[in-house]
Amino acid sequence: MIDKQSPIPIYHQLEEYIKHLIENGILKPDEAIPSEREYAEQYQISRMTVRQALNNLVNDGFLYRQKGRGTFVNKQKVEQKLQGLTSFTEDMKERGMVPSSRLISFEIIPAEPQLARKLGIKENTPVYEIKRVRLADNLPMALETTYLPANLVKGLTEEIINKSLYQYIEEKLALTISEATQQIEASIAKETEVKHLQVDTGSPVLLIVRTSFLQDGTPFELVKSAYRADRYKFVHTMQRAS
Ligand code: 16G
Repeated sequence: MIDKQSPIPIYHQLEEYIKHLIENGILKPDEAIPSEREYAEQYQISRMTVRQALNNLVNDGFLYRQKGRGTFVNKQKVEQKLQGLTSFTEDMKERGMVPSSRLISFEIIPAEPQLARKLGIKENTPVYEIKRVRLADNLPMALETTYLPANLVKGLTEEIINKSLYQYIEEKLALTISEATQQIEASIAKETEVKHLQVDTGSPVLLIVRTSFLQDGTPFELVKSAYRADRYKFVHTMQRAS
């Protein structure tokens, strides 16, 4: 398993081996992994080498440390495909996870100029502002702030947004959701994100801003979200032009 003759650095071999054990479910979420000393003795390698491998796995979100207790296996990240416009509820259900929301605030506000421009409406037009934590199997995944023109996405209630917004728009309002543009940016969790996502200060988050459109081209939502970078990764398949 560890080949000392190989040109591949030993820390990297150990890292790949542990990753393999995690990805194949041999090491389970929240299971403690052997200590630095145990790995060093087992494979006759230095503790420095083991430390380097474990540090990389912690930084990449495969492992987490607890002070005084040891190093543990993290839950695997949710892979989110960047093709296909799906809702959070659909994404989590498809993975066999139970989606839920924790509502933080829900109000109607007048659209400020920038928001009005993005939603293609006049300034001060009433918009719903919805802040909710999105959870999968009761674990916080993302903090989402959604803006929707109130005279387009009519009749929202707490009950509806505690379930699925997209389902309501499509099934009850009979509007056709067609496409979205979004940008993804790396950042560090701010105070509100630390609180609602239950992460440590300074944890990495992925900030996503999405504008979604109905079939006739009307923008119907602007969503700003912060996803936990230790729980989420975005996957994109690309085709080379022929
Ligand atoms: C996703 C979308 C969000 C949409 C929500 C609807 C991203 C970045 N955001 O979270 O734009 O409003 O799904 O989910 O993917 P729902 O139908 O479960 O309420």
